[in-house]
Order: sequence, then C-alpha cells, then structure tokens
Amino acid sequence: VLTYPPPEIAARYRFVPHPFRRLPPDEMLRRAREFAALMASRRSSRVFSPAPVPEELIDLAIAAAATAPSGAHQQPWKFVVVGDNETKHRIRLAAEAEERISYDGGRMPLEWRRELERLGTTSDKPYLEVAPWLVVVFQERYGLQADGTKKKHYYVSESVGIACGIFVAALHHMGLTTLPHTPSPMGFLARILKRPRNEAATVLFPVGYPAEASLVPDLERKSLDEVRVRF
Ligand code: IYR
Repeated sequence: VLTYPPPEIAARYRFVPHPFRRLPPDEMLRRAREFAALMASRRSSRVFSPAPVPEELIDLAIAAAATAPSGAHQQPWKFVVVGDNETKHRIRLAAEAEERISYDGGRMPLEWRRELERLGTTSDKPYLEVAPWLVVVFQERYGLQADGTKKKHYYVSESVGIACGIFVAALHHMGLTTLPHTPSPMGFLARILKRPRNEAATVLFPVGYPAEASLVPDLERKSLDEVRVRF
C-alpha cells in the first residue's frame, strides 16, 4: 500500500508515476561494469588542445549536470559558459595573479605545496586560454526573489558538488576532458562574469580535448577494499 505521498499533500499537489524502468539482472550487471570501466578511464587534464568543440556538447553536459538532486529541489546552480578569447584571457590573468600569491608568495602553506608537488601544478594556467571552453559553476548561496528579498537555500555545497560530479561524468562519457580548477580566492570570477551577489563561484572547468601526447601524473586510485567498508 502506498504511504507516499500523504493524502492531504496529494490533495494539494500533483504527483506523477515514477518513470523508473526495471532492467533484467544481466543487463544491470553489464551496464554497471561498463560504467565503472568508463569512469576508471577518466583522467583530469592540465594541457589542452585548442581544437574547437561544438557548443551543443557543452550544453548537453550542463543539461545532464542540472539533473542532479538538490536540497528541497532548489537547483542552486548556474553554469557560466565562456568561449570568447577576450574573457578567457581576462580570467587567465586574474587566476594567475591569485595563484602567484598562493604558490610563489607563500599563501599556500608548505604542507599544502608538498601535497601538490607530485602533480606538478604551478601558478601558470595556460589551459584557461587554450581550452576552447571554460565552464564556471556558481552556487546560489541563497535565492534572490523578484522583489529583491532573500530565500534560504539548503545543502547548497552538497547539491552543487553532485551536479559537478555529473558534469565531469557527462563530459568523459561524450569524449571530452576537463579539470576541476579552483583558483583561490575566486571572487574575481563573479566580477568578470558579472554574477549577482547571491552567487559564488565554486569550480572552474576548462573543457576540451587533451593536447596531443600530453602527460598525466602516474597516480593510483584507492581500491574498492580501501574505499568500501562492509558493515
Ligand atoms: N588552486 C591551485 C592549487 C591546487 C590545489 C589543489 I587541493 C589541487 O589538487 C591542485 C591545485 C591550482 O589550481 O593550481
């Protein structure tokens, strides 16, 4: 018997049949293996090709990301797509100015810099201009209603984090690559991209193809036994 939704709620709001489609067990296992293998082949890229990417692919990745579950279904995200060279150039200069203070000016503590050493990252961020697209994900820390009043948002970082995860997966699935880049502090992004005061930049994703013959760090992922605890 159905205990959801409560009848008094069903009387006031519309509910529709769950669109879930049950799959045969062998098909479930096949898909599960295929998706896990696909995701295992994903790597972040720090050297991009300037080869163009159709904007429709970026839109489709954002459409997938925006299906993420969110606190109270508030969908507290905005994806700002930047493809013009002038804006990319301004973003690169501003990001590198912050990163120089972090890396070279000692804002990043030694312990942190040591942790990053094997990734070979520096304050130089050419990919911010070379990648054909930059997608900056903003979180709506609160809602701004038409009359200018604020509306509280719930679980904003969790919601936007899930959306970013789906974005990364969608790009990989369609044959593109990215890097979750988090220049810090990143207030310059809201200024350059003219975002309203309720929005804060969360992650900047350069999107495109890896440069030919580019290298990535020889990292290992934790095994299932290291990340999964059976209770
Ligand atoms: N935001 C800097 C530093 C950086 C921090 C972490 I944690 C990384 O995993 C990688 C880099 C940068 O983008 O270089």
